[in-house]
Amino acid sequence: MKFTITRRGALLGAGSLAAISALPIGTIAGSHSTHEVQMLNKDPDNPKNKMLFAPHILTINAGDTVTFIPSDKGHNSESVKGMIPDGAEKWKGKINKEISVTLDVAGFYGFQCKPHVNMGMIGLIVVEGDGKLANLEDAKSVKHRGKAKKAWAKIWEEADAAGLTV
Ligand SMILES: [Cu+2]
Repeated sequence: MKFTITRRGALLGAGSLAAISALPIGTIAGSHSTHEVQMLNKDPDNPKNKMLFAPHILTINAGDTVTFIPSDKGHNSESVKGMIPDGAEKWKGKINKEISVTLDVAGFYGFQCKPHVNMGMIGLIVVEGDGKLANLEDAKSVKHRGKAKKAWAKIWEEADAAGLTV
């Protein structure tokens, strides 16, 4: 999942030099985007809303990278068990540390902040691409507790309303 380019580079390295030089380097290095998610104590747009990821839903393309930024202290980002596509790698960031994940497999990725999941600090990444819907029902059917349960119901509702689940 991470270091796709490096891995691809390693694979190419096993081939012939002619094959490497024939490849348009720009299309390998330049075609993917990076997206940022802030980890916050308070929503700048609604101060009553505490402990959150901003944005809490994002849509990206397969191969894009998401960087979680510890704008406020005390947070991490980690994937939620049962809420990533088959073949995707889970992640678990350290508290107060930035973490970047490159998501190569299309589908639905749930993430959470371990210290604040019970306060509803969760989020959803929708990776567009072939086979995107394969893990939708599995991801939706994962059981959650406390405020996370309500927060996930709300996120799926938002994702449905935004047309991200079709
Ligand atoms: Cu948190």
